[in-house]
Amino acid sequence: MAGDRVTAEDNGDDTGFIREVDPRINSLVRPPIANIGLLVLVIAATAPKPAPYTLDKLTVIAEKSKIPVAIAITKSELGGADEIAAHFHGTPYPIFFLAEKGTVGGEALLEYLKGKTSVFCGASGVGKSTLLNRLFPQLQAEVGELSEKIQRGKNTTRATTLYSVGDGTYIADSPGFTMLDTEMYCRLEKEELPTLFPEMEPFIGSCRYTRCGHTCEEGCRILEEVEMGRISRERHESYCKLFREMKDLHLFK
Ligand SMILES: Nc1nc2c(ncn2[C@@H]2O[C@H](COP(=O)(O)OP(=O)(O)OP(=O)(O)O)[C@@H](O)[C@H]2O)c(=O)[nH]1
Ligand SMILES: [Mg+2]
Ligand SMILES: [Zn+2]
Repeated sequence: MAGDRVTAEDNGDDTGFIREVDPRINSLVRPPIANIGLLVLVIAATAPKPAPYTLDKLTVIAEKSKIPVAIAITKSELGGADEIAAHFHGTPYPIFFLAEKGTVGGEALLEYLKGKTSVFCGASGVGKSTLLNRLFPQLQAEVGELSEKIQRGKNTTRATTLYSVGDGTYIADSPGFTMLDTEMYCRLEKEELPTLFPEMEPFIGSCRYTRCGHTCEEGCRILEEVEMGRISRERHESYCKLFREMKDLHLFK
């Protein structure tokens, strides 16, 4: 039945994974879902204010886990959506512009979700539950207001719930996150970091130095692409920040 909830108990075990029918091909530890076919990164155009570094860390984790990414920009009627889209310029991630009312982008996203298991991730208050309710009115997920003062969400959605919405389509709503426990579940080598930025990946090996870190080196092809505006400067800054963290703190070892 469309709109059925699939809960952890249905697994018959206590692994915390909500659905693990097929051999696990990928998983995210937070939220705990296995066999994700799509990660929908939900970002509000204005409030709560997007945190680019957090978003980029999440796409890196998705890439590492081989989970395709799509971007859903909510509250786009309030302005600011283009800046967010620009942040992902050069990436292969499809971008959907959404608004609470009207049908902007909704149909296209609905079509894109068909036959996939998708998890909706994003900071508290960006409108994940609102969006899911609009796409699938039968869900009736709880929605909460932003706090007046700090314009952040109030963690309305408390648990990750996987819904079956028919035609082999599954949707997971998840609690908003403020921080990702990257170092806890993502074992990365710094050499592989550029491969986890798909817009940089084609240029690996084209730099002057074979051991180029792509942060500030002379003759770096990736830096050239940033200068030419073909790779987003902000995304590259996130790359540099992650690279430094890995180098200095060995967070990922
Ligand atoms: N203007 C406008 N407001 C929206 C839109 N989408 C959601 N909101 C509002 O944003 C607030 C938070 O929405 P939720 O759907 O509860 O957000 P959430 O991402 O599920 O939040 P958590 O469950 O706390 O993680 C509510 O007041 C919604 O009405 C939109 O497209 N436009
Ligand atoms: Mg919610
Ligand atoms: Zn380089």
